[in-house]
Amino acid sequence: MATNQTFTMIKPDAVQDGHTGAIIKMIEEAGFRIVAIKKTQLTAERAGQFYAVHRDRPFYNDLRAYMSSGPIVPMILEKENAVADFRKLIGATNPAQAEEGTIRKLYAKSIEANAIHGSDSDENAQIEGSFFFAATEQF
Ligand code: IDP
Repeated sequence: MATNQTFTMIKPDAVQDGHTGAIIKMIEEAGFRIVAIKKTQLTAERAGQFYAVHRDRPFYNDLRAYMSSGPIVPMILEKENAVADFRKLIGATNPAQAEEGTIRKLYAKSIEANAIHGSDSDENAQIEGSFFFAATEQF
């Protein structure tokens, strides 16, 4: 079922560097409505669960360590065509390949510490949103 929602989290590097406000401003100015938001920190185990699809990749252990290294800001966002439009706003996984003006081009440090997550499908947006937020936290 197609939805108008996507899931994002501002990753530890961008939170640590004080880019949370600037990134949220870009998200809202691009027309996304914030349905749910909080500041939290993943354990390495929870980070591993979130990225379980990558468990066989060589960077999996580093990714778990990085994603649990500091606070993150997860959000559920709403907009028409949310998943695709948000992927466009954040840019390519590797900031060296991200387009000018994208969040990753502006704020990512490396292919791993790349500032922000964006769901890659409607189905994953629902799964990932539920990973962080109860129905009573969504407005
Ligand atoms: P995406 O976040 O753009 O959807 P994915 O391929 O799903 O990219 O990878 C998930 C996350 O894993 C990336 O955002 C990045 O933090 C990390 N990652 C992906 N590829 C590499 C890599 O080659 N080396 C180190 N970390 C990586």
